[in-house]
Amino acid sequence: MLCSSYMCVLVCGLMLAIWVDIGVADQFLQGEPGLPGRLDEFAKTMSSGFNATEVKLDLLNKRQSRMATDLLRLKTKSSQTMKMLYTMLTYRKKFERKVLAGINSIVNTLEEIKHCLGCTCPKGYERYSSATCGTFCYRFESNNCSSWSAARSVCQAEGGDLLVPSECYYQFFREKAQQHEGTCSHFWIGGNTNTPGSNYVNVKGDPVPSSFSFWSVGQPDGLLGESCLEMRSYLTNYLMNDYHCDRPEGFVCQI
Ligand SMILES: [Ca+2]
Repeated sequence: MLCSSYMCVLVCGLMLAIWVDIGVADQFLQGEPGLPGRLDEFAKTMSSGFNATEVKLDLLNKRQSRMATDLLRLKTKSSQTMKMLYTMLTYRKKFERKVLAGINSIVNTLEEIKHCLGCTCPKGYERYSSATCGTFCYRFESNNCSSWSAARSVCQAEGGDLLVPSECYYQFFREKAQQHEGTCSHFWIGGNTNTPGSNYVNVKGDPVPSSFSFWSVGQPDGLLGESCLEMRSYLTNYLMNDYHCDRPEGFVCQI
């Protein structure tokens, strides 16, 4: 009895469910009021969404394409800029070289002007300066061995003369002579005589007296016609001597 009641309820439930489904299907088939409209609206919305997406994608493609073009242009410009910079650097180097050459030229000119003004000595000459003995330029020639006359001509061609012997600075030149020894022996200096052994005068025409402190012992002796003045190295360590004018010796120029 209980079993048949349960079966009855189950059967009734199944029948009710089938009835409801049939109702819904029927309702759908007959058309729910407003549903087609909403479906159309939904379709339109979807279509509009797709269209909008396509437009956006198209825009993105165009932007991408424009960016690619811009990048290419930028790359070209960068390349041109690099070339321009390289050219500028090249010109700058050339310009700097020209400026340096110009500066060197100015410096050389200033050096020449300084020489002309007597601030410094000509090339090859050294400067002598003393509060009591004055200032001048000098050079020792140790390898171009010459007669007294030829040596004097060389010094005169350089704008000076042979060194004038002077009490004031003779000792200084004795010491310098030792530092300038070369191929030639002894050094001619600026003094001679027409009467060997006496009446010596310097190249300025002033007398070189026999009382001169730096005559070598026993000099001047005018031996066998010696009549030109030298700083003699042998035995006397560059004290002054009269000697044969035609002998080749070194010499000292003074400007
Ligand atoms: Ca002598």
